Amino acid sequence: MERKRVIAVGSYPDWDSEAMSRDYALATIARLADLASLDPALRNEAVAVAYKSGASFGAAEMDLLPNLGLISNFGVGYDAINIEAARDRGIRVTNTPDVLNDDVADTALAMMLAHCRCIPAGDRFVREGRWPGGDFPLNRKFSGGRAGIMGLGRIGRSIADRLVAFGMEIHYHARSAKDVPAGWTFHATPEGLAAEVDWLVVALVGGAATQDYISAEVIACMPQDAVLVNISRGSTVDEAALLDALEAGRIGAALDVFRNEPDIDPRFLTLPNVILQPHQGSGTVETRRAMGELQRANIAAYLRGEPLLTPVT
Ligand code: 8YV
Repeated sequence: MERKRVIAVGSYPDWDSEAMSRDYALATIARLADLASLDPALRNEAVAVAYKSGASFGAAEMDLLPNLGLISNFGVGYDAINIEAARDRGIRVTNTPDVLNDDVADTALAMMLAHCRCIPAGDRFVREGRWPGGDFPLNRKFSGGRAGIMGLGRIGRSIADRLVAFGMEIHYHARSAKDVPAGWTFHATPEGLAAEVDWLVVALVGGAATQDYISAEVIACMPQDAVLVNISRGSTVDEAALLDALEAGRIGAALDVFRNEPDIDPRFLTLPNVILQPHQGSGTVETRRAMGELQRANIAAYLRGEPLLTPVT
């Protein structure tokens, strides 16, 4: 059977590149910005894009691919893709939900525990030979605290379920109250949630609707020494307001996502009250393999004219 032209955008491990090269006539570009310089004949042939990038994929890029029918996104978050522009052009979009819930939730828990029990500082304390000079300072108890989940979707729910095992009181904010275990508390506003918890865990979808959802006002509602945890998108938080609150020592933060990744605001780098991670929530071999498989399964379904597995449009 004739292999269809697919363009892979982004950096893929060998297991993905090899599978895609076997199944499609594959062209690979590291950045979406390289699309314009691809041979126009090749761009004309392209029927699907395997997309793995945070760069904005809008109308202008879509118009460089006149026969494009599918953008198969690597990642659950598809905020980089202009869904309306895709819809206007009859281009379908898919993402990779669910397969990463465990890893992202595990990462949130790891960052919370690391922050609470000062794990990075404890590690440095031992390595730098400071232990014989005296005991490590006491830190703060994690189990039994009050956790607030901002956005109780699939990932937010996975985080909450884990926190239950730590005896946490669970609070959440979402567009409406959800069917949750008895004892979980719904808050109708983000400010209301922020005011009631020691841990404010952001698990919102990215995009225009949640831009700066964690506003300066929400941050101001957080109690002294509460911790903001973000495993969603940097865009959901007013980062300038967050940095001000962190520099004032009012709150702490554990962050896997930022504005302008990977060139994050250097003000973060000197703060003692933050845990910083390089957007690695889904970054295990197992999960990234599963995400790649789902991305390709959507492309295969599209090429066979079958229903898409995980469409977002
Ligand atoms: C991915 C993510 O690692 O799924 C998402 O939305 O942010 C991450 O899990 C990232 O998209 C990989 O490029």
